[in-house]
Amino acid sequence: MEQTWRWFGPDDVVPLHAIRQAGASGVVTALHHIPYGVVWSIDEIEKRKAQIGADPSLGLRWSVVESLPIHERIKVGEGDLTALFDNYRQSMRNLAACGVKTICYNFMPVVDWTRTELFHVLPGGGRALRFNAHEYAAFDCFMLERPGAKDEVEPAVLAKAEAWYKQSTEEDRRRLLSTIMAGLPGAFDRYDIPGLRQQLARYAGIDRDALRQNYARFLREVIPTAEEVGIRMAVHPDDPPRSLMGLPRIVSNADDLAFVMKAVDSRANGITLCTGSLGAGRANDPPAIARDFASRIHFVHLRNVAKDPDGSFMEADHLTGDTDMVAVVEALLNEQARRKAAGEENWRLPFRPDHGHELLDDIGKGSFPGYSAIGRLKGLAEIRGVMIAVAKLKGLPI
Ligand code: DNO
Repeated sequence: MEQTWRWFGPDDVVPLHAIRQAGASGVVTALHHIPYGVVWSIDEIEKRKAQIGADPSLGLRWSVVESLPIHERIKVGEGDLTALFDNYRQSMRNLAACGVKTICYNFMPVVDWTRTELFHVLPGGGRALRFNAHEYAAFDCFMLERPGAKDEVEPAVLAKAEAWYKQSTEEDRRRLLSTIMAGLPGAFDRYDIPGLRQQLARYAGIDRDALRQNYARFLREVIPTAEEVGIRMAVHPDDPPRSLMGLPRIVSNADDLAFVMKAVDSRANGITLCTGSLGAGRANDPPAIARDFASRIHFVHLRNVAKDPDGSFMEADHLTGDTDMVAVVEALLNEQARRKAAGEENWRLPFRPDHGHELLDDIGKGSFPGYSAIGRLKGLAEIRGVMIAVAKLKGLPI
């Protein structure tokens, strides 16, 4: 498996040499400064490649794009989308021409990953990301005041949400809003409450089926180009895998993934296996998903979560938490062996330690939430240990 590391570009407080020190060689990045819907030119792509390769002794290469974002109008199916589809395809062609051939993206409406706490203090002083069901409900029901929101919440969670809201200060509420909006590093779209209400209104007529149709249309538009230029598209699952703010989420479980895979049945239409996102769904079994969709996995995020019965969850250490990481790694190594035996050239699966706690000197550094240096280095080291051990015991190629 190719060890990779997300880097947000020159503004990332975790520099490129840290990636080498952590033991990764693949860089996962995006041109975060280019607005959604605008073509990524060859020039801009080459500029980023040159930054990554500036010190050849680090041995780094741009391995995966995360993300090439999909414009909200495509998700909503709003107006004439020809130019947006053309631009997306052109970006794919340009990336392929520059040798960057794996593209991670998501199809989550309005918000990307969502948490309610970015600095949950752990014993010893480390810090983790958390999703508290009652805080999210407080936001949805009492701050956003979304009609019907209260009916979707279990009574015990609603009572706790109301209590939270009643004792909250203006500062608490401001922090909760900005935490919920934090999931888009480098993104342009952050909303206040009125702005968010406006975004939600765009989805008024769009239920699960309509959103699935818009997604299938996107796939029909771009997958033929991916096939033509050798790009592997890899959809990232919803995080968390549940509806938020009444919006449909359609990449949350095995059934959803099966729909996506069938919408355009091509190997180029693939998956980012994110064990943390999928693992936050009570009914999801990440090792089984890894096995069942193995041939369509093009990129992997390894991370673990510990769930509470009320729907809350915390980002756990990479090897503890609810997901059997050893079983996931074994499934991935088996799939690699299959690809290698079939004579595939790029049989190695790129994976990255997804998120890490803030540990030791990470604290106060101002890294993007989840993207600390030491926390991720620890996660990568643990996963690397599992990978090497399982490969050796089972006689599989690494
Ligand atoms: C969070 C990430 C996601 C991911 C996008 C992919 O840390 O895993 O934000 O990059 O959803 O499009």
